[in-house]
Amino acid sequence: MTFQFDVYKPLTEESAISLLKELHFFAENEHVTCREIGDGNLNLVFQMSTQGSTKKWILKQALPYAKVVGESWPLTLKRAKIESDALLQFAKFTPHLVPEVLYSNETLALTIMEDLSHLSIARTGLIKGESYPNLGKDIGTFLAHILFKTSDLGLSPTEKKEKAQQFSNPELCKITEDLVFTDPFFDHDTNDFEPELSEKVEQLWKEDELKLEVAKLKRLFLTNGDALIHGDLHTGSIFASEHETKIIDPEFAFYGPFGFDLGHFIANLLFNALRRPQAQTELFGFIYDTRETFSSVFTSLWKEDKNNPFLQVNGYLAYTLQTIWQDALGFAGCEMIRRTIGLAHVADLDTIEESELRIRTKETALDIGKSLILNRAEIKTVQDLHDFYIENNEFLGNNVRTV
Ligand code: SR1
Ligand code: MG
Repeated sequence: MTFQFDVYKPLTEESAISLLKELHFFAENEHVTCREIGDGNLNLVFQMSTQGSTKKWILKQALPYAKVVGESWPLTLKRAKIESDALLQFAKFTPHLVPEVLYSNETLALTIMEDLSHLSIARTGLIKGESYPNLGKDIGTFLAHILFKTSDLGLSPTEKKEKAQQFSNPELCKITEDLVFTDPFFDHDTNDFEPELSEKVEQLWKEDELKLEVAKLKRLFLTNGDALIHGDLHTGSIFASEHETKIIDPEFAFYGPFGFDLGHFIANLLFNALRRPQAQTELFGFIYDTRETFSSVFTSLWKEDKNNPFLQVNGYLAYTLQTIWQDALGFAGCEMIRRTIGLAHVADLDTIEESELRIRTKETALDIGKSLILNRAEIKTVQDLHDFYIENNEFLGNNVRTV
């Protein structure tokens, strides 16, 4: 058997098995089952196992176009290398929070990694009401490590600039620049929303005060190369169980603003809170845990550093943490708006079956998103965030416990 390693070709279930046999992940005579299970917007994902599942692997391969749209939207294969490099980088700091990468091949645009099928995608699990007591703490730990250690706080200026070059990811950044920060705020043909939302959306497109704040946030995204960020940290990019959390899919990774990932994670917890008002206290608890753990781990890393004299300056740490939080809320607002009326939606909202409830929930998501963008400077704590959430959520009323 000879697998062609020097030419990119999208794999099939059969050729994926051949490749893994050739790479000795399976023996030549072993009976291997393979299923393409990719349900995301962009890639092929093959799950392979032997009978009895003694060996199980995941092979992820980038397609040269965005699967969610079709071949008319070409997309760089380089993102596969960005993804495997980012996973390897994250594993240096928090190996327990990412899948183990066993092999990657830039030409074939693929990565072979540990199978995580004993866990659930957090979005799916949260919709079903699964309990993830460690989720907030784990995401807080992950973000504190990657943000501190890949930024100028943790690297020399030269090392940081080299890493920023390694993770230059203009094509995937452009997707975010368009789909998160631009298209939803204008009448653009990538937008996607129910006719019942038209009036509200058209009103949103006229709001200059809002668009000015979005322009500022977009500029942060374009220019603030603070640290290596995941770039797409929604709850579909996280595997979870009661005991474990694994962050996957960092193909959008690049040197971006400190608050971006935190904002996306918060927004996606808020979608779930809108979907499941009865779980609101638990979901705000996750946001609280994320922020508390992030602040405490980031602070410990900051205090350990004895080389940078500015880190001892009174007020600098507090300023940094507050800026990250405030920017995160603005990014969360953009994510809430784009996932409601832009190109790629979230199941938390789209699968609300009863149509009037779905529309009202989406309207609320838009109101909360707007409020986060406009009021981010006033929302200092998770309690403030909760208060804003309640204020914008008429049909929940105030009948909810505080965090
Ligand atoms: C064309 S890609 C659409 C979205 O899917 C990814 O998960 C990112 O969120 C991107 O914006
Ligand atoms: Mg993804």
